Parts: sequence; structure tokens; C-alpha cells
Amino acid sequence: MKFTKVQGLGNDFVLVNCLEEGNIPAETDLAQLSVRVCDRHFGIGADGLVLVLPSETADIRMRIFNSDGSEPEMCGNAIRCFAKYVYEQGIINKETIQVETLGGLRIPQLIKEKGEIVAVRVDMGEPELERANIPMTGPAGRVVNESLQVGEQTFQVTCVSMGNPHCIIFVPDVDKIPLSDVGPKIESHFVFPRKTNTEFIQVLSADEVRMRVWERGAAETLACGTGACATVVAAVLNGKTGRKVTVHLAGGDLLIEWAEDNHVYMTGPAVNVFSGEYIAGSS
Ligand code: ZDP
Repeated sequence: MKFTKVQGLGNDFVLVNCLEEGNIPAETDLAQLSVRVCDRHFGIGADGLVLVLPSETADIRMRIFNSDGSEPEMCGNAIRCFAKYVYEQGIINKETIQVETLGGLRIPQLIKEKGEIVAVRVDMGEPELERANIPMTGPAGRVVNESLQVGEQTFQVTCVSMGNPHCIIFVPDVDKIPLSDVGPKIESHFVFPRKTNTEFIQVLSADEVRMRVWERGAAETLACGTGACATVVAAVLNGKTGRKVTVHLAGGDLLIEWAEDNHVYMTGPAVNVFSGEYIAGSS
């Protein structure tokens, strides 16, 4: 299997072109393949496996699998990597690309300087705020600054779907959060029937926040694009920031704007790491 590894802010992905006949045999268990490929000791090492597929409704289709084999609806960092890859491989010859995902249509736009792709700006669509659509159990309406009991602790949560579910919690200092302890508890909390990604946010000013993320199906990662988008929506709803915010993540910065058209725009980097051939059957 031929692959290219690409990373966005240290959120790293193995990209495979499935338009090439036989690159992934039809009978392959994709969940299992993702677990093996993403393993950092026995595989290539990545947070997710990303597949380039044909689309009937858009220019191209993206599927992503988490490192635990689950398939999320969307991934913000991966879609920037995906856009760069399909352009550089000559699969798509446009700089604004319509991408079909399980979370709906997403539109990355390549930002070039002297012929090089230096960043990708993505129209991440409209945030979903209705509780049932996060999805989250409970009465109808939005989930803004609501108490959530997690074991002995109570957190004030705001929930936003950017195609995938996010639970945002504002705290005074993100470094003080025992993420590997509380992250899994919130991820699998019974109020989230499809589990959730969780973001802890420290507001620095009206246009700057720090974020740490516990990703559904992937544990703590260096960055999460959909999470950064959901965070800015949550921050605006709680009156904590303006609509254009720099989100500082462990892997670097994302610029997020919740525009007046209700779409969220995310701008950030995508960087090629290496290409190679995965020997099927290695484990
Ligand atoms: O929703 C999920 O299960 C996430 N783990 C998917 C990946 C999201 C990601 N962090 C992003 O950038 O949006 C890659």
C-alpha cells in the first residue's frame, strides 16, 4: 500500500489514494488497517488513516479512521492535509476543493506563496447546537454553560457539533487539567451516545485562547481542527471572546473565525512528512 504521511500541527495522518486500483484491496477491514497503520511501534504511526475516494456529489471524498479504528464524521486537521495531498498529487487541479465527508460538504482553499502551499483555509460549515444533534441526551435546546457531573467532579460544559461532537470546558489554567484521567470519563459519559471529543480552554484575551484536547478514539493529541472551531463557537456563546480567535494548541496555532454567514472558517498549516510503501500484513 502506497501512502504519504502528512501532519497539521502535529496531528498526523497516513493518506492513501484509493483512486489507484488495488492500493487497498476491496476486502480490507479498514478499521483494523487503521489500528495497525497508526500504531507508533508496530506501524507507520499516526493519529488517523485518511482515504482519498471518488465522490458523486463533490470533487472528491474523504474518509477518516481514528487510531482505535472508529470512523469520525469529520476531521479539521486531516482535511487540510487531504486538500494539500490531492492538489500536489494532481488528483484535483483546483485551489478551492469541494470535499464530501460523513459530516457533510467541506470546502478547503489552498493558500499559496511563490507556488508553495503555505496554509489551507477551510469552510468548515455551520456549527450544530441543538442537543439531540450533538448528539447528547436530555431536553431540547442548546447546551451552553450547563453542569455535567463526572464522577465526583462537576464541569460547566458547552457542546457543539462541527460534524463531530465536542464538549468544551473553560478553565483558568489548561496545564492543571489531569487530561488522561478526566478525558476518557467525559469521552464515554452516558449523555454522549456517540461519545465525544473534549476541549479544555483557557481564555487569554478576546482574540486568543489556549486549548488542550482529549480526542474521541485517539486520546490526547497535539491539535484538533474541529475542536478549535467548536471552541470558538462555544467562547462566543459564553461571551468570552470575539468571533475571530487564534487558538494556541500544543502543536501550534489555528486561526478560527465564526463569520456572519454562520460558517466557521479555519486556517492552518499542512506539512508533508514522508511517503512510502506499507507492507500489508505487518503488525
Ligand atoms: O471526532 C473524532 O472522533 C475525532 N477524533 C476525529 C478527529 C478530529 C481531529 N482532531 C480534527 O482535527 O478535527 C483530527
